[in-house]
Amino acid sequence: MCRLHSFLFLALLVACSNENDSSVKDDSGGPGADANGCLLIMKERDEDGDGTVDSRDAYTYDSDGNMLTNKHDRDGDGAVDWSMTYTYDSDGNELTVEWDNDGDGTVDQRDTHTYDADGNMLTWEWDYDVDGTVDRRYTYTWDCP
Ligand SMILES: [Ca+2]
Ligand SMILES: [Ca+2]
Ligand SMILES: [Ca+2]
Repeated sequence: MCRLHSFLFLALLVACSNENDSSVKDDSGGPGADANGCLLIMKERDEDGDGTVDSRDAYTYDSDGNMLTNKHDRDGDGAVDWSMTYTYDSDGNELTVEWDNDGDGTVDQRDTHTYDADGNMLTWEWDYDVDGTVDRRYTYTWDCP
Protein backbone atom coordinates (compact mmCIF):
# COMPACT_ATOMS: atom_id res chain seq x y z
CA MET A 1 0.00 0.00 0.00
CA CYS A 2 1.40 3.34 -0.99
CA ARG A 3 1.22 6.48 1.06
CA LEU A 4 1.10 9.84 -0.56
CA HIS A 5 3.00 12.57 1.20
CA SER A 6 0.50 15.29 0.67
CA PHE A 7 -2.69 16.55 2.21
CA LEU A 8 -4.06 16.74 -1.31
CA PHE A 9 -4.51 13.01 -1.17
CA LEU A 10 -7.66 13.42 0.90
CA ALA A 11 -9.35 15.51 -1.75
CA LEU A 12 -8.12 13.18 -4.45
CA LEU A 13 -9.56 10.15 -2.69
CA VAL A 14 -12.99 11.72 -2.54
CA ALA A 15 -12.90 12.63 -6.19
CA CYS A 16 -11.75 9.17 -7.20
CA SER A 17 -14.31 7.34 -5.11
CA ASN A 18 -17.07 9.43 -6.60
CA GLU A 19 -16.00 9.20 -10.20
CA ASN A 20 -13.97 6.07 -10.68
CA ASP A 21 -15.23 3.40 -8.35
CA SER A 22 -17.53 1.69 -10.79
CA SER A 23 -17.92 -1.38 -8.57
CA VAL A 24 -19.96 0.49 -5.99
CA LYS A 25 -23.42 1.72 -6.78
CA ASP A 26 -24.24 4.72 -4.64
CA ASP A 27 -27.66 5.54 -3.26
CA SER A 28 -28.47 7.93 -6.07
CA GLY A 29 -27.74 5.37 -8.76
CA GLY A 30 -24.38 6.68 -9.88
CA PRO A 31 -22.78 5.69 -13.15
CA GLY A 32 -20.86 2.46 -13.56
CA ALA A 33 -21.59 -1.24 -13.29
CA ASP A 34 -23.58 -2.87 -10.54
CA ALA A 35 -22.91 -6.34 -9.12
CA ASN A 36 -24.58 -7.97 -12.14
CA GLY A 37 -22.47 -6.06 -14.64
CA CYS A 38 -25.35 -3.82 -15.67
CA LEU A 39 -24.25 -0.35 -16.71
CA LEU A 40 -26.26 2.72 -15.85
CA ILE A 41 -26.77 4.53 -19.15
CA MET A 42 -29.49 7.02 -18.29
CA LYS A 43 -30.60 8.79 -15.15
CA GLU A 44 -33.65 11.03 -15.29
CA ARG A 45 -34.86 13.15 -12.41
CA ASP A 46 -38.41 14.32 -11.89
CA GLU A 47 -37.77 16.56 -8.93
CA ASP A 48 -41.40 17.56 -8.35
CA GLY A 49 -43.21 14.37 -9.34
CA ASP A 50 -45.28 16.00 -12.06
CA GLY A 51 -44.32 13.38 -14.62
CA THR A 52 -42.04 15.73 -16.54
CA VAL A 53 -38.30 15.05 -16.47
CA ASP A 54 -36.44 17.99 -14.94
CA SER A 55 -32.87 16.88 -15.60
CA ARG A 56 -31.14 13.97 -17.28
CA ASP A 57 -27.70 12.34 -17.40
CA ALA A 58 -26.71 9.94 -20.18
CA TYR A 59 -23.58 7.78 -19.86
CA THR A 60 -21.54 5.76 -22.34
CA TYR A 61 -18.76 3.26 -21.57
CA ASP A 62 -15.94 1.40 -23.25
CA SER A 63 -15.85 -2.40 -23.40
CA ASP A 64 -14.13 -2.50 -19.99
CA GLY A 65 -16.94 -0.55 -18.35
CA ASN A 66 -14.98 2.70 -18.10
CA MET A 67 -17.22 5.71 -18.56
CA LEU A 68 -16.48 7.49 -21.84
CA THR A 69 -19.04 10.28 -21.79
CA ASN A 70 -21.44 11.90 -19.36
CA LYS A 71 -23.94 14.20 -21.04
CA HIS A 72 -26.01 16.33 -18.71
CA ASP A 73 -29.33 17.92 -19.65
CA ARG A 74 -29.89 20.40 -16.85
CA ASP A 75 -33.47 21.36 -17.71
CA GLY A 76 -34.79 18.22 -19.38
CA ASP A 77 -35.37 19.90 -22.74
CA GLY A 78 -33.38 17.22 -24.57
CA ALA A 79 -30.46 19.54 -25.35
CA VAL A 80 -27.17 18.74 -23.63
CA ASP A 81 -26.06 21.58 -21.35
CA TRP A 82 -22.66 20.24 -20.41
CA SER A 83 -20.71 17.06 -21.05
CA MET A 84 -17.56 15.30 -19.93
CA THR A 85 -15.45 12.93 -22.07
CA TYR A 86 -12.91 10.52 -20.58
CA THR A 87 -9.96 8.53 -21.89
CA TYR A 88 -8.07 5.70 -20.15
CA ASP A 89 -4.88 3.73 -20.45
CA SER A 90 -4.88 -0.05 -20.87
CA ASP A 91 -4.95 -0.46 -17.07
CA GLY A 92 -8.12 1.59 -16.76
CA ASN A 93 -6.38 4.63 -15.33
CA GLU A 94 -8.12 7.84 -16.32
CA LEU A 95 -5.81 9.78 -18.66
CA THR A 96 -7.83 12.78 -19.76
CA VAL A 97 -11.09 14.44 -18.89
CA GLU A 98 -12.50 16.97 -21.33
CA TRP A 99 -15.22 19.36 -20.27
CA ASP A 100 -17.70 20.99 -22.60
CA ASN A 101 -19.15 23.44 -20.13
CA ASP A 102 -21.81 24.88 -22.40
CA GLY A 103 -22.77 21.92 -24.55
CA ASP A 104 -21.72 23.51 -27.83
CA GLY A 105 -19.55 20.54 -28.77
CA THR A 106 -16.30 22.44 -28.26
CA VAL A 107 -14.05 21.38 -25.39
CA ASP A 108 -13.62 24.15 -22.80
CA GLN A 109 -11.29 22.50 -20.28
CA ARG A 110 -9.00 19.48 -20.28
CA ASP A 111 -7.55 17.58 -17.31
CA THR A 112 -4.60 15.25 -17.89
CA HIS A 113 -3.29 12.59 -15.51
CA THR A 114 -0.09 10.56 -15.48
CA TYR A 115 0.67 7.45 -13.41
CA ASP A 116 3.58 5.28 -12.41
CA ALA A 117 3.76 1.59 -13.35
CA ASP A 118 1.67 0.68 -10.30
CA GLY A 119 -1.14 3.00 -11.23
CA ASN A 120 -0.31 5.67 -8.65
CA MET A 121 -1.10 9.13 -9.97
CA LEU A 122 2.02 11.21 -10.58
CA THR A 123 0.62 14.40 -12.03
CA TRP A 124 -2.74 16.05 -12.44
CA GLU A 125 -2.71 18.94 -14.89
CA TRP A 126 -5.49 21.38 -15.73
CA ASP A 127 -5.70 23.33 -18.97
CA TYR A 128 -8.57 25.67 -18.24
CA ASP A 129 -8.83 27.19 -21.70
CA VAL A 130 -7.56 24.28 -23.82
CA ASP A 131 -4.75 26.36 -25.31
CA GLY A 132 -2.24 23.56 -24.68
CA THR A 133 -0.60 25.38 -21.79
CA VAL A 134 -0.98 23.84 -18.35
CA ASP A 135 -2.69 26.28 -15.97
CA ARG A 136 -2.48 24.21 -12.79
CA ARG A 137 -0.45 21.12 -11.94
CA TYR A 138 -0.45 18.84 -8.92
CA THR A 139 2.52 16.50 -8.50
CA TYR A 140 2.32 13.44 -6.25
CA THR A 141 5.18 11.56 -4.66
CA TRP A 142 4.57 8.06 -3.33
CA ASP A 143 6.43 6.02 -0.74
CA CYS A 144 5.98 2.38 -1.70
CA PRO A 145 7.36 -0.66 0.13
CA1 LIG B 1 -40.96 17.38 -13.00
CA1 LIG C 1 -31.02 21.23 -21.68
CA1 LIG D 1 -17.97 24.31 -25.10
